[in-house]
Amino acid sequence: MWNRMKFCGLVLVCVIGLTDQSQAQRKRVVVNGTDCTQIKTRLPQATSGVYVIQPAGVKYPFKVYCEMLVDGGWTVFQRRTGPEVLFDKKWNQYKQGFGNLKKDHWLGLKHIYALTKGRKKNSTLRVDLWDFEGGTAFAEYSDFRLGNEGEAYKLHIGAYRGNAGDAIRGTYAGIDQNGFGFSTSDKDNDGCSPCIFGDIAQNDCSFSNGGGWWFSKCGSADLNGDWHPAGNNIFWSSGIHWKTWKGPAPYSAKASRMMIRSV
Ligand SMILES: [Ca+2]
Repeated sequence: MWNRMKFCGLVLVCVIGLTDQSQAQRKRVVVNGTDCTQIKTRLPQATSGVYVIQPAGVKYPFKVYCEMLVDGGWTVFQRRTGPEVLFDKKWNQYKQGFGNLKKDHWLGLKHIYALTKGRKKNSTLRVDLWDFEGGTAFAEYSDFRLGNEGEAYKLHIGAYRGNAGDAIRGTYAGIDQNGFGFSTSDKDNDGCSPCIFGDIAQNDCSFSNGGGWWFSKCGSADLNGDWHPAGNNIFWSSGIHWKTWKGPAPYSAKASRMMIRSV
């Protein structure tokens, strides 16, 4: 930059020069598609990895990890495999995203919203779970979308299918997370003010269960709690929980993945 400045007679010219340069750099970003599903449809031999996408109506492209499977391209928005990335984060970090796309990460609520918004848009949510005993299970939901930030990125899901159970709707009546806004330790949309569980009064599901989630009194699913190692993964209130799959004692999974395929 200082070399450039030496050749600039006027500061104004330098500023214009730098602006032109940054615009040119921005233009060089190659957008691979609107989402991973479109990329896989256009290029069936595309392999899993990081791609740049730009959903309709989104001003700037962003990077995602695409899981290219035989049933289509899936845009990953959550992955847990170990303790390195802490998911105990505030609202703004859950909004923007965090972690490493190739490893553990949360893509960000604003990106998930962008991927699912629009009347013509229809997305399937897939949840994959791995236990410490070599087992795996999945849950899929049709018509997945989020509300906007003003609606606290309210969760909307349609029909369930899978073998992990419908933990979003819950292990008992009255704790359905469908229709609830997202909660973090600094943003409370959990429906508890307080909730009474036996002799415990619960005000803040994000605090007790850990991480950000669509808590609903507090509900049976939370894949953003603390990660626990093998042999020490049962009985934690904060964990990677899908309580229709393992129980009744809270079982924290070895790994999880959440992703979207557009229809
Ligand atoms: Ca509350």
